[in-house]
Amino acid sequence: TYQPFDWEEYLRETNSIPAPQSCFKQAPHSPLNEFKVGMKLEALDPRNVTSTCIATVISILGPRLRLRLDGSDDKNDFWRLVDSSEIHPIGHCEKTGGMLQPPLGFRMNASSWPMFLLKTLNGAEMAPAKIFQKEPIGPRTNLFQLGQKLEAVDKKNPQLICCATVGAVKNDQIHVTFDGWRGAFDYFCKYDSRDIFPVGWCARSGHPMQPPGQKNNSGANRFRYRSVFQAPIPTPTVSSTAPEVQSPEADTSAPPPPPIMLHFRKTCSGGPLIDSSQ
Ligand code: MLZ
Repeated sequence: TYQPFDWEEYLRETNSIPAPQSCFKQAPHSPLNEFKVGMKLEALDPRNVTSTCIATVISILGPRLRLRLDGSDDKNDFWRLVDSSEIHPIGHCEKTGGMLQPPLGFRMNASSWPMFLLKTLNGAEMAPAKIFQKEPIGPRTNLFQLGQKLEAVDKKNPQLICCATVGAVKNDQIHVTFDGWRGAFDYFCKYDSRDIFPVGWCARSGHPMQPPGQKNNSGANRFRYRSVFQAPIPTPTVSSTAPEVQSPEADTSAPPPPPIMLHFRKTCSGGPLIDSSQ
């Protein structure tokens, strides 16, 4: 059974306070999501924001849409809120004098784009204009304060919204630090980013929330990895120089042990004996 994260208890435990709603560019009541999987719409290409492309709704989480650009691959999906200013009903681009573009990495020859566009829109279910919501007006200045708690999109795993803390405030930016993850997912963003939410937003929006990384778990992992390095380094035995007296454990008749494969996280240092350049 799904147990929502207990923010109240966590705030008490960590003796911290949430960033107030007034800090965020998010609607006070999270918007209704009336989109359906398979609906088509217009979206800015996240990799080339001067292009408007056709996108399809791949899945839905609370007020968010997982989108895929038509003609692109399935490795570049992205998420948008239903009140994002970067999505529009089909027809919006033409109405405003623009032209629909193929996505960056269009998987066909550019010359086949007009025909592709025609075919992809033919008989498609287009998201009706009334289910698009107006983007909320954000605060005029950065109101965040150091140490405040929030919920934030993990940009490396953008389907996830996670427990986070304001780690720094610098001009119009904040440093979003993810609780319990040792900095591996942290980033700077503008105070009016659409990727940050007030405490309780996920619970109110029917969106799952990732609790803090488990200090216990990462501690245990760290210990497991370290114990490998702490093991004594075996001295290679060469017959002609082998010592007369061997330690009780040594058995020269035993076959050599099989090679050991070590798996590292990219963000971890293997210590002085490991070449981590590969
Ligand atoms: N599968 C990943 C998820 C990490 C998500 C962290 N979010 C701040 C991992 O366990 O590394």
